[in-house]
Amino acid sequence: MPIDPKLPYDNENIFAKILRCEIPCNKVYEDDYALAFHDIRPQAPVHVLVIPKAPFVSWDDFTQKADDAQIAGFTRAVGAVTRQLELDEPGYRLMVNMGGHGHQEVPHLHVHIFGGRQFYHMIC
Ligand code: IU
Repeated sequence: MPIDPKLPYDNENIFAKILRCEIPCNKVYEDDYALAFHDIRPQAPVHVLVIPKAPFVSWDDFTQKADDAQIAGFTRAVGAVTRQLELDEPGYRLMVNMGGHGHQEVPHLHVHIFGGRQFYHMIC
C-alpha cells in the first residue's frame, strides 16, 4: 500500500531500522549522508536503494526540509554509488516514488538505481 507522505516521520519504518542496524541489509555504499543497499525484490539485474541518513519521509519532505549540505551530500552519494557499481557506461535509471500516485511504500526517502540492462519507456 502506498504511504501518506504527509504523515510525520515514523521512526519504526523499515529503513529507519536498517539505518540503526536493527535489521541487516546488503550494503553497497555508506558515507556521512547516505546508505545504499540492494533492494530485496530487485526489478533489474542491478537494483539498489540509496537513502539519506536523516528522517525524511519523501522527496517532497526532503526538498523542503533538508539543508544544502544534506541535499549536496545525498545527491553526490547517489553519483558515488552509480560510479562504484560502474553503471555510468552504458548507463542507468534513477527513480523516486512520491505519494499515492507515485506508489511510495516505505516512508523514508529512497532513490532507486536500476542498471544492468536496457530500459525503454516508463516502468509500470
Ligand atoms: P517504493 O518506492 O516505496 O515503492 O519502493 C520500496 C522498495 O523497497 C521496494 O522496491 C522494495 O522491494 C524495497 N524494500 C527493501 O528493499 N527492503 C525491505 O525490507 C522492504 C522493501 I519492506
